[in-house]
Amino acid sequence: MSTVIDSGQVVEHNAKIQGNLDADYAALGGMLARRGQDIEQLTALAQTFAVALPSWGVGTGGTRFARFPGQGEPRNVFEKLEDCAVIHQLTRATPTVSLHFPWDKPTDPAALLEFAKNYDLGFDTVNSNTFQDQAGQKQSYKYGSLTAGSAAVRAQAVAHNIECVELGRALGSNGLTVWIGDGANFPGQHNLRGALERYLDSMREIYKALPADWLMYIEHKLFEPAFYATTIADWGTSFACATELGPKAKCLIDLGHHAPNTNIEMIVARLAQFGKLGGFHFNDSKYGDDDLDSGSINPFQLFLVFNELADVVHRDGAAFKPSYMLDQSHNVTDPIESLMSSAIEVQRAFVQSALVDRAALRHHQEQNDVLQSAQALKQAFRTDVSSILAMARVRSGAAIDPVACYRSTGYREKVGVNRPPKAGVSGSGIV
Ligand SMILES: [Mn+2]
Repeated sequence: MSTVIDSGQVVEHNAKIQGNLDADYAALGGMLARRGQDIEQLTALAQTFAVALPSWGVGTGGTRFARFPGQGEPRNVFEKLEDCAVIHQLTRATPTVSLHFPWDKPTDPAALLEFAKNYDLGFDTVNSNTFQDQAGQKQSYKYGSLTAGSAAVRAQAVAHNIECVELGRALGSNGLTVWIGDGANFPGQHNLRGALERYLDSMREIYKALPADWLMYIEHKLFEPAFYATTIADWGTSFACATELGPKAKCLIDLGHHAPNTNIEMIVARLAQFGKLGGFHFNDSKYGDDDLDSGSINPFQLFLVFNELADVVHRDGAAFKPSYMLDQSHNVTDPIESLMSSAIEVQRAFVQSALVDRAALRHHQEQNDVLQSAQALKQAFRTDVSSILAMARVRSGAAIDPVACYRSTGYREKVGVNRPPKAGVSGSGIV
């Protein structure tokens, strides 16, 4: 196995601040012990956390209006994997990469898999793209893809998704995420029910091509690019379609794909209750599908989502394993730093959710002690578990402070020399 960053640099970084971490960890351990919680168990739990990286997230994203290239941006899927390897090396929380086709389509999947394995990376769910036209394709998705009125367009979109499954299979992936931008911009543009019927017909074809151990994730999104009536706009539609398609179809929640103030944790509870919660795209938002870093705007919401997930595990056992991926893209930070920060924020919510005393919470609920019920959650959310996360990283061979360690290596400057900018080559997206 190789590492992109010299592992000696990580050891050196950690040595400088290990003493501070030990002191913080001991203080937190004492405080948690007084609450009846074992810090060692929590650290071991933190070490089990994993979230997939989006291949397109390591490129500097664009806004809806423009793209501003960054220094040393990856120019192909191999360079994207190198950047992902840095993120995993310094956090040990991101062992897999979610590819997007055709942006990351490999000419030799076996070689790409070997390249990834050498950096201790694997491949997560693959993502199809029928929301933009690709070079050389015969039909246009201007008026829809899986829901298009034209049978030829639908067939092309179905064939692309099946190709994604085949590519993913060669890469060791076991899931396909389908997000479509299909919908209407005007009342009357299409028949609302007819569009969903065509969607289901197309998805049934893709479903048939799924290998036995694969899942298909239906990603809904309230609006954009269809502004009047997006075909798969909400979790209700997603749930209905996943139910219609069969057991291998699940619903995927992208945190940015809801109306403002939507109670997303309740959607989590509903989908989990009925066995259709498949996975998440983590990001944060203020207004819409902002694709900002996880936990940067509303960390309490992220905590409440994980609180529901912890409740599912508490009720149903550890077999429940939704698929986790970061999905962010913006202009103003180094993507490696942002993805490391986001992975840690999601991991933080995961560990904080384990601090909730579920027996006590249930007791408060049964007693109608509303204040104590709310406080049981707030106490967990207010607990700073940073030293648990840092200790988990040290024990897994990663950096105590990933961003500081990354900056100290000068990685971005070095790749800036080796990867001169080329206009328009980096696939970066806003899905
Ligand atoms: Mn998404």
